[in-house]
Amino acid sequence: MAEWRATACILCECNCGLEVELGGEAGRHLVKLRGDKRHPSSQGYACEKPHRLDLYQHGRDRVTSPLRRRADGTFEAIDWDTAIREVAARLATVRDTHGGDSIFYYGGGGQGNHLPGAYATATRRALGIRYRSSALAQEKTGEFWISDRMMGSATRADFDHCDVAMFLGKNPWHSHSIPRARTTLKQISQDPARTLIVVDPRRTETAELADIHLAVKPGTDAWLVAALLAILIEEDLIAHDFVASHVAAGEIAPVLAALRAISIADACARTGLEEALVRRTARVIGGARAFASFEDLGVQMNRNSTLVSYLHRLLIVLTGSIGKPGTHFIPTTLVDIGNGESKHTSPVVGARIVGGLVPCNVIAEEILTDHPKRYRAMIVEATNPAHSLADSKAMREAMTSLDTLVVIDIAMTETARLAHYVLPASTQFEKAEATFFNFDFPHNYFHLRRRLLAPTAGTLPEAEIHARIVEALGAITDADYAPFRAAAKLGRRAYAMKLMALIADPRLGGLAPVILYRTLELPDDLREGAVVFGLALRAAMAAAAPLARAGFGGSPLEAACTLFDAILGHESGVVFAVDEWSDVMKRIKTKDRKIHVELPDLLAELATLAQPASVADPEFLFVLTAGERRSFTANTIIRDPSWRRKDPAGALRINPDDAAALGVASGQSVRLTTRRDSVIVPIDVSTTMQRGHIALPNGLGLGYPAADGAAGDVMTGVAPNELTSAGDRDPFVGTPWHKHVPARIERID
Ligand SMILES: Nc1nc2c(c(=O)[nH]1)N[C@H]1C(S)=C(S)[C@@H](COP(=O)(O)OP(=O)(O)OC[C@H]3O[C@@H](n4cnc5c(=O)[nH]c(N)nc54)[C@H](O)[C@@H]3O)O[C@H]1N2
Ligand SMILES: Nc1nc2c(c(=O)[nH]1)N[C@H]1C(S)=C(S)[C@@H](COP(=O)(O)OP(=O)(O)OC[C@H]3O[C@@H](n4cnc5c(=O)[nH]c(N)nc54)[C@H](O)[C@@H]3O)O[C@H]1N2
Ligand code: SF4
Ligand SMILES: [Mo]
Repeated sequence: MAEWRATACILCECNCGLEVELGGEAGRHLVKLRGDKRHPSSQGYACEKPHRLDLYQHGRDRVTSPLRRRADGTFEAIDWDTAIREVAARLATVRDTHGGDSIFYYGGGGQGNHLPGAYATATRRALGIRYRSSALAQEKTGEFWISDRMMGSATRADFDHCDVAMFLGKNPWHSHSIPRARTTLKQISQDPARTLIVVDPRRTETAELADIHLAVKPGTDAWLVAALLAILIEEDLIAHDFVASHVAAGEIAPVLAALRAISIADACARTGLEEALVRRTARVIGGARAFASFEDLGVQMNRNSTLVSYLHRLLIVLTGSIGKPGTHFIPTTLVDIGNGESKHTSPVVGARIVGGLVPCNVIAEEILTDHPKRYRAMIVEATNPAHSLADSKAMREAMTSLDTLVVIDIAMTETARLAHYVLPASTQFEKAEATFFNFDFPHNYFHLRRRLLAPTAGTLPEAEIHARIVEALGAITDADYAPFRAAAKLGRRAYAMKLMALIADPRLGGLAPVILYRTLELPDDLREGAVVFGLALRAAMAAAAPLARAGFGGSPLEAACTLFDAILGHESGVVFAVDEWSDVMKRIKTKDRKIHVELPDLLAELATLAQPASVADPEFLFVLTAGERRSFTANTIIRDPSWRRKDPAGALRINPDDAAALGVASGQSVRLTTRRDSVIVPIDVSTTMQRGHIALPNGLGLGYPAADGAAGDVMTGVAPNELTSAGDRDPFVGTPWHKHVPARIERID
């Protein structure tokens, strides 16, 4: 009988629980995979993407030895001791010459791996690194910034119990982001008492299921949401009681006045939608028993993105859609995502830092300058910015101009190819890993996955890499570890006491992740989970009641110890917090515990919607969505192109009338040109596209070694960011406008 082992899918942030059967050569292949019914959130659900995860584990471009760049640009394999010594020495030199704030840290995790970032906090501390970022700062920082100002916290939505669901610029059929997405979407769609609203220029798979599909003209969501709000006010569909109890005094009147000034007819005309349809939608939302809504990249990577995030939140607040089942909630989490400081700005261009993250779109600019405060070295971990950030050409130029670039990855990615040093990590099946993007409510869970396979020879888990770097920097010594090792011998409680005292230690406090990893005694297949003990301790202090309801009561010390044991003991994940809907409004973290709706800068931006529409550049009459989620896309996590069973070439989607006008048919290639570059790409003529709108998939255009060992790489599809510009970004938080790239198409004969 084959043995099924518990793990999780690493291809999107849901991290559905999986069971895997190992086999093949040396038992190191993931031969069979199925949804894990014991997983508290996914409950056996899985989509089509994980079935060949073995292609991730056994990529032909895995790196299996530390690499050092030679003067001629080629790489040589070096041993780990040399690699760590040289990396530490070079970074220490940059720090000692130019200060820790000249070293930039980017990444820390992907869709399924989050522990690297937790351990990297120690490396950052040891090097005095001040500036950092991650992919979140090219998608979610607008939403974070607005939510933080309005409520002091981000909210999530309860699609299991809503009667009206809205997806604004999101296609969860393919992108998921909510538990068991397809099942949930079908349930809402099939229930005559529930309404599914989808706002998307394309008739997506989600839109096909919708009761109301608002096929806005690309980039006009601000006018749509403003019109919805204006109609709610005009038709008096506002939740007055909720507003009176929860909105800060005096703030609602100016907001209502600003929204009353919106011309509903004009705003609807901008979106290309019939006013009657928009009015019907507003009435459905205003009349909902429970309204749940989710905004994503279609609006967050688009014009007016921060304004849309603001208007979207106003829609939630003015309909009273927070704090009751089927609406929006603030979950208890073990990890605070996006909680960094938002008060300072980036050193060269002075860009707003939200949640501690420098906007991704300014990174290249902050390297390619002679400004004394420029970034001179970079650590890039578990992310592929040379491919995923706007303007790949500028990113490549910036990264190759650094004094030192260290890349920690499992594969020879577009970014790793630019590095001075590549430090090869073990895969997510070769170490313990954890899910961090779990926001379930009222029962939230935590999933610490066990290692399934011994690390591939020559690779190390990030926990070990960071511990070695911190030690090589001389920031920590064996003498520092000794009291913790002694406490560990006395048991978990004694250890926890020692750890609590560490928090206040100015020198060692910031190095806690490495101390935990080196001194907490754990079984081999859970070793990298050490840092989770620190998270459990913090949660036990911050969220005693939800933890107690989940069975982890007693003193914070007791709760942390029993919770950590439960996390270690439940290989498919464990419910760690049980919330109550009545707690939600108490989690509004603004100073006065009220919701702040009057944001003057955003109201000023709102007023600009009345200005005449700008005229499109006649050179570029198409709007390109550069990077769309499809059936077989998963950022750049699986690099082997044979993984994609559908749409293998990554076709450009185009409306039939546009294709006819150009005289091209599906399968034929066209030249696609933006202000930044020109590429050749096959097209897929699709009735789901509206005229003037074209779409390229996300995550293609990766170099991959040929199967027959032939020299050079095979490249499949277009890398979207060869076509994008870093300057096309949101004025408030710098997020890119990847869904709105002006483009031109020409027939090639
Ligand atoms: N299969 C798959 N799933 C994934 C990922 C993946 O790579 N592949 N990546 C994961 C990640 S990192 C993320 S952040 C999420 C993102 O998840 P989504 O945001 O759902 O992903 P996208 O497909 O990029 O964009 C969503 C939709 O925006 C629409 N859109 C384009 N222009 C506009 C517009 O002007 N207005 C509106 N309202 N909509 C517009 C597109 O037509 C598209 O359907 O997906 C996650 N899940
Ligand atoms: N034009 C355009 N650009 C986009 C988007 C778009 O829609 N359009 N979407 C954007 C979005 S929302 C996101 S989130 C980003 C995602 O882009 P990135 O942040 O670059 O993330 P991934 O492509 O997932 O890269 C993950 C990297 O981690 C490596 N990896 C996998 N497992 C491990 C491990 O265990 N340890 C280590 N150290 N490395 C590992 C993989 O090999 C890969 O190089 O892309 C963004 N870029
Ligand atoms: S929904 Fe996401 S995590 Fe779940 S199986 Fe599909 S890709 Fe994997
Ligand atoms: Mo993302």
